[in-house]
Amino acid sequence: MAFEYAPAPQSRAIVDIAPSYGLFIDGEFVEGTSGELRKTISPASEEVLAEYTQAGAEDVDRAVRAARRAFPAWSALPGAERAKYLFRIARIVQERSRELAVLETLDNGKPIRETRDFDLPTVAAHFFYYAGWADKLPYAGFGPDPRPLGVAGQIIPWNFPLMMLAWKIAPALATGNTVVLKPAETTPLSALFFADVCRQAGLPRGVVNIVTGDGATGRALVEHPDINKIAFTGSTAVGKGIARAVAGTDRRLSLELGGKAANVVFDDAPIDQAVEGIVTGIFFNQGHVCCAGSRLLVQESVAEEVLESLKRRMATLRVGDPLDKNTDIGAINSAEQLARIRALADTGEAEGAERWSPACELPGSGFWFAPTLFTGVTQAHRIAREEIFGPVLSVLTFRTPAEAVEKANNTPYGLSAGVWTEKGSRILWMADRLRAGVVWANTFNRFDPSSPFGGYKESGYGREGGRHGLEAYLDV
Ligand code: TXE
Repeated sequence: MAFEYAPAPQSRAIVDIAPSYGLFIDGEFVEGTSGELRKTISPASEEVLAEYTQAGAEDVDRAVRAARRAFPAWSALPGAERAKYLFRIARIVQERSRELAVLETLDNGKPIRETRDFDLPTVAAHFFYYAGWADKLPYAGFGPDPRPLGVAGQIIPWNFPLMMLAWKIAPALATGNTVVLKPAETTPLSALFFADVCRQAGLPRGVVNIVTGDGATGRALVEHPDINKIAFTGSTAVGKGIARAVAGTDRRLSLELGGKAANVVFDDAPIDQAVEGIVTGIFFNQGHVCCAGSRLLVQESVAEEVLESLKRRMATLRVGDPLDKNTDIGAINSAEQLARIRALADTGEAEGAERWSPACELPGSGFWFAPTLFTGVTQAHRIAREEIFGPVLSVLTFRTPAEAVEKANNTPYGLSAGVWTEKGSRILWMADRLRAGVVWANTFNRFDPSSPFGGYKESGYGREGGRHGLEAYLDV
């Protein structure tokens, strides 16, 4: 297949990208039935990185059948034996983390500093963590004999491709399930690379299968009659559709959907630290984060000081080449996402909020959006209510803790929230009242495999991570 590389910068040469990829089914890469291929591009340059296969319903069926065949032997393995495979995968991910980090940055557009220092270590940590559970399931409080569900269909988004894969595959395998996973259409490469990691780890055939494609591939997986569980992370609209499709069947479902988190800054908070937390909260991963702190709620008495300091800090953010280790904000993942962000940001101005961005030169090709701040935002504005999923922060103010709670909870979502204050009692008071699956205190966007993560309200149900993450894959 004809394929040309653009001249490769040093770091890019670290990873070997094939011109085209098949589907990973039953331990090998195979061609798709229809022969249809899609292209995945680098959002930072718009160059084509590789072609990959659009899996149709027949391919999904092949993958599910392979996972079903693998299930009896995999689930019958002693937990300690399954753990060995998970430990091996974790170690191989660590050994190949430079390749994986570059690949993820190329396909997704996120800064290499984040893939190297956050995504990859978190991926390995997840496999290590769940490897540790595999032989302890009878002692985990689920009764003496918790059973795996069978074949899990897992559908993941493009914002943390490999990390979402780890959050889904590690607990599924630890509990004895087999997997058919579909990565997002704009970021298939790291999942395909992970297939090779599974081969290298000697994972038995069919235990992990990767089918690539768009929403139609996801739908085929959801509708397959021989799937026992669906785990989905993505938009609330698609999540609701999946819930409808699964209703009336006997399969289990967990959903991790959108968010509109409030980052609440009280007047006694250390301002410098809070400003760092606000920046991390919204600009980490270009704001493509379901738990992003996209609404800043700042106490009126310190609003001016916080905003001045925030603007100064925003002016130091470097937007540009994601492979440059000094880059803070990389490329927006796709032209579609860029259009969504632009459209929503435009409503902010149209509805009367004041827009501000630091002076920054954006690269000529690729998809970019400058870090953006909206002040004078009210709860009626769309930018205060809808998930933007980009580097756009809406600022609202409050006077009392009760008002902060009311505003923070005034959203259909409930994934996360942040509280900045020196008062321990206030942290507990707020955490009690915030309707969010995660409440960070004096920090933001911190993740640990031992902590359950998941939403309230329209942010979904089920938990990933921690002991609770095992429940999603067990009959207890
Ligand atoms: O999501 P989709 P999109 C939010 C965010 C973003 C918006 C749209 O606000 O702007 O969603 O993003 C697969 N049946 N989040 O369009 O479509 C799809 O192929 C089964 C929040 O990319 O939900 C991909 O693998 N699967 C979020 C995955 O679903 C279907 C992360 C997510 O894509 C399907 C991403 C169908 N009918 C976006 N249609 C978060 N919670 O972190 C699509 N898919």
